[in-house]
Order: sequence, then structure tokens, then C-alpha cells
Amino acid sequence: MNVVPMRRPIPNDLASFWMPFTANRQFKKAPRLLVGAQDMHYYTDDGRPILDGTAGLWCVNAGHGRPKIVEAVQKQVAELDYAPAFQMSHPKAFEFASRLTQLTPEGLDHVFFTNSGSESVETALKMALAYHRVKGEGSRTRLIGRERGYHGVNFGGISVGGIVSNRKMFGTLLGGVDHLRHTHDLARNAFTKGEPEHGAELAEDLERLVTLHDASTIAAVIVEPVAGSTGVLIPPKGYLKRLREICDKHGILLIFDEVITGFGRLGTPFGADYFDVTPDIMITAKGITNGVVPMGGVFVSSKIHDAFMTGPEHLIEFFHGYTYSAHPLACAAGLGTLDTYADDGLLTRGAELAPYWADAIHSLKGVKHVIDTRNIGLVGAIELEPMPGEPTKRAFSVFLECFERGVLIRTTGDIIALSPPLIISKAQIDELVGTISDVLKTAA
Ligand code: PXG
Repeated sequence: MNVVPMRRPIPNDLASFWMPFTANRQFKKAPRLLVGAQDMHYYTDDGRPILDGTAGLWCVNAGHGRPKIVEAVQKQVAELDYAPAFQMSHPKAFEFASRLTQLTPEGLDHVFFTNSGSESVETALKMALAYHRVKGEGSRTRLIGRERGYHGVNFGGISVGGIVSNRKMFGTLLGGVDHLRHTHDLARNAFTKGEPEHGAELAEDLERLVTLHDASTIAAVIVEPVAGSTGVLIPPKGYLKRLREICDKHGILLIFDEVITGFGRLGTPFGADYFDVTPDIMITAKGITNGVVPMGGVFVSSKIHDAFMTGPEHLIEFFHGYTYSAHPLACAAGLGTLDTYADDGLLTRGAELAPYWADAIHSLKGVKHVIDTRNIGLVGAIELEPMPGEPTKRAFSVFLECFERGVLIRTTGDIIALSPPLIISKAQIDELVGTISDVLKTAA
């Protein structure tokens, strides 16, 4: 057990830290500070337990303070703090890579390490472009994303991404990018349990873009198997299979951004397993180290990896990498994480809990303001009717009130997104959903 500090630490200055994706002025008037965490709970600076309904930010899949991870990191930092990442390495990098590729879908046999989801996205996009070039198809430079997609915050990622507020302030972005339409269709699919019935035909948008641009100009299509950040958009039945077929037909690489869906979130090790569709490149981060040390990993097929392994052997094959790629602390945390997932069966526990979870989420149908509930694996979303003229305000006030009542949820726009650690109990599911229900009943 972590010792939860009882004395309230007082930061002497809240002004210096410009917080990411935060309403800074609101926060600094009423700070929400976490000072401890264990298993399913955070502890605030005033000593209150907070039930974690979001696994931190979709990353603490095994829950907080897990001993094997803590010990692995403690031991590692004392033993080897850092090893140069270029032209050098350390044993745990290889051990972690081979352990990971035993878990990933058949064929995704190589991993390139990064430090975040955003870096993994840039890595994947660059790999796709370079792959076509080394194969002698350098005209394939176009990248296709999807409306409402979230692929981190760097320039490649916001270019293929489709969340307007993440794009509109930042100029013209990458050239040569186009977007598929998103799949959200409340008129036909509201209150669906699991995958929606309607919308597989939206995959045909890719054929439309091929007709417009010609396949010989398109390098890759990138999608989240389940779009998370935009508010949990679950793919219609058959949609991802159809995207795979169209990519194959035209020699286009399919990239799955599994930053959220990876490592057990859907009740299978990866989203690719859940939907039985294997991409050419699979992007991961978050759950790869249980959020304990920043890390990301980009998994590729041998077809892609081997295409680079030509030419004189003393030459660098791919001019890309980070000072902290395969950082020893991250690899140690990752190995401890994989052991913890295996010990507790967490990569498939979501499948056992999913029916109970689905019933809990859909019990909110009919509650005030709720216009949709949706679920898959251990992901849930509750979409609220926005306040007239004041989008996001209703959901944000629900978030604040839930926090006051000891439950951490996440909101995006007017959608509540839930993604608890995979160790959650049924009683804790009831507490999470019951609190949201109570708050909604009195919400403005
Ligand atoms: N791809 C996807 C699909 C993501 O969800 C990233 C890339 C970027 O990862 P980094 O590690 O660079 O942040 C993400 C991140 C939310 C939320 O509440 C989602 C993310 C991050 C923070 C909050 O929806 N996703």
C-alpha cells in the first residue's frame, strides 16, 4: 500500500505551470490535486479517495501502484539509468520487444519504440511514406485520416486527425492529406449496445478518395479502431473489415492507432484482435507501461520492416528515433506491466466484465439530458444534450460535481467517456455509474 500523505502540500505558485488541455484559469481558482494512488483510487491533497473511472487518461489499465511495476522501475533506476538509444542499446529493450511481439496480432513482429502516442503517430506516418519510397513507389505520399479522429498533437497527427479545435489554430498543417467521413450516426444508431448496425458503407468513402486522387498517390489510411478522444465512436459492424479490403485492393497501408484500444481495453489484447482485422502498422502507447513511465511502440509487419533492411549493412536504414526510445526505465516498467497483465489475466478480463458494464452504462438511458449511451469492452460513453448556446458546459459541470462526490470521469465536448482500470469490481462499476446518474438528475 502506498502511504497516503495526510498533510496538504501547498504549491507556492500555480501561475508558472501552463497546463495542457486544461481550462487553466478555472483550474487555478479551484485546483484539483492528486497526491497518491493505489489500485482503483486516487487520493486528493485533502485526503479524499477518488474512484478512477478513466484509468488516469486511458493508460493505467492494471490499476495504480502495482508492486511488480513499482519494483521493476525502482531496481532499474539504480542499476542502469540511461543507455544511448542510437548505435547502442541495453538488454531489456530486446526482452521487452520480443515479449510484446508475442502478444501482438500474428504478423506484427517488429516494434519501434517512442515516448508517447503522438510520437508513435509521427513514426508510423513517416514509416509509411518511407516504406513506399524504398519499395520504388515514391509517388505514394498522400495520407488519409478520418473526421473526428485523434492522433495526438504533433503536426502529422493533427493533419490526419479530424478534431477541429485541435487543428484550426495551427495553419495549413501537412499537405496532401484527406479525410474519410466519421461514423457517428445517432439518428440510426442511438443506444446501441456494442457495434452499431448501420454505417459499414461509410468505408466506401475510401473508394471515393481513391477515385479522386488515384491509388498511386496514397501511402496510408490511419484510423482508431474505436475513436476514443472524440467521445467514443464505435465502428459499425463490418466497417473495419471493409477498410482492410479496400486498402489491400489498392496497395494502401492500413494503420490502426491503438493508443487507447491496445492492452486489454476492449477485452482482447488489441483492437485488431477484437475486430479480427490486422493492420500493416499498429500504434500503441499508454497501457504499454501502464502509464508509469512515458512510452509508445509502433508495431509493423515483416513486410514493412524487411523492406528497409537492404543496402550496405553499415548504413542506418531509417533516419528516425528519439533520445529516449526504449529508455531503460520504460522497458523495466513495461516488463513489470506485462507480468501484471499476465498474473491477473487483464488483457481479457474486460470481456468477462463487458456484459455487466454494458448493462450499467445503458441503465442511464432515460436519465435527464442523456441522448445516447454506448459501450464496447470496458469503454463507455454517455452523450448529453448540450446546453443551448453553451456546448461543453453541461458535461464539464457534471465532471466537476462527480469529482466532488469522489468519482473521476472524463468529458469531451458534451460526452462523458469512461474507461476504468481493468481491475474494476462490479460494486465499483455500480458506484461509478450510480454517481453519474445522481449527478445528472440534478444537473442544470
Ligand atoms: N492516438 C490516440 C488514439 C490517442 O487517444 C494519442 C494518439 C496521443 O497520445 P499522447 O501520449 O501523445 O497523448 C492519443 C491520446 C481523452 C484523452 O480523454 C485521450 C488522449 C490523451 C489525453 C486525453 O480522451 N489520447
